[in-house]
Amino acid sequence: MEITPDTLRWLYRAMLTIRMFEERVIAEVVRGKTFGSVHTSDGQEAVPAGVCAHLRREDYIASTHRGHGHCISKGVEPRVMMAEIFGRATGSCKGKGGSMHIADFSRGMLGANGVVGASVPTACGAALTAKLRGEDRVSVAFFGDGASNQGVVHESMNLASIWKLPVIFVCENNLYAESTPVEYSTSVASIAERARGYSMPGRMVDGMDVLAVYDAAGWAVGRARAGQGPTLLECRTYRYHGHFYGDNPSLYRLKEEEEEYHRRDAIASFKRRALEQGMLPECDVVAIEREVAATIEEAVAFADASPMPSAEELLADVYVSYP
Ligand SMILES: Cc1ncc(C[n+]2csc(CCOP(=O)(O)OP(=O)(O)O)c2C)c(N)n1
Ligand SMILES: [Mg+2]
Repeated sequence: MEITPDTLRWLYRAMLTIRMFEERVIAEVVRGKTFGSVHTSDGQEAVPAGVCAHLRREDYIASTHRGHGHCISKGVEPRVMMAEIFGRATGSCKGKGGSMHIADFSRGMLGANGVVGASVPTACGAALTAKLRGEDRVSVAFFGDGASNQGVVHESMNLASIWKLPVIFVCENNLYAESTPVEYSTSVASIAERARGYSMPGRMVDGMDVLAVYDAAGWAVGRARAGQGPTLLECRTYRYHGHFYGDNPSLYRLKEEEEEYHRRDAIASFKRRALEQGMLPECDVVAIEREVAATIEEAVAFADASPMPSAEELLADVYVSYP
């Protein structure tokens, strides 16, 4: 698939923003600045970046408990995300959601979600809405290998298939659901194979290679926009940290496996390839690195300077009032 220098710069900026955001969130958890549990996705950056590069602002995504990368790739501002994680009134959900519930409807980001598998029916609902209204919008469901075994995921895939919904199912197979290895919990060697049960195409992709993800997602999004229905992508990837901040993954993962994925790091290998093959000049790469570092600093300063929600706000947006 053809790729422009603008898109290459966008991919690098998106992946680096996710990485630096995650690393900073961990530092802020340690400093005691955050509320609620935090699940980081560093290591997995190539998947949301490669997929969302094909999306427009009005397209939809639905996310998981590990949602920072999805939000950033869909254009949610790091400053409103950081403020949300800091529990501040300026956060995307006015400080009442925290890391696991960041949503920004103005960017088509329908929500991170603590209910494993729930992103899948949510994305299908958005796709059904677009289809019934005749709108040119597609919808992406991000979900994990563990979520792929949830009943609602299968019901949703079946409906998406019979209704030919403009939806893309993106399974981020990071090889573990909490501490359970995928081979232990899952009936197939490749989750992409499950597409056949729902008469849709499925493809397994190297989720550490952003250009491979970009290529496969371009095909899947193109099918959705052309009215050809859903597609399942299984992206093999890896989270560098524990399941949540506080989990020690060395209790259930081999050091060799962790080292292997660090060697294949999506950001470092993309940068090496882009420079070696002359896809991007070094000055562009350096400029993006500076710009992203400044964005993250500004996000933390913004969050730190923002007020806590007032007590009067406690019940706002919690209950719908009926006449
Ligand atoms: C319906 C439901 N069941 C169980 C849980 C507890 N839980 C939270 S995350 C998780 C593992 C999810 O694994 P996976 O889908 O592979 O996503 P990953 O954490 O690897 O990104 C589980 C079992 C939950 N939050 N919701
Ligand atoms: Mg997983």
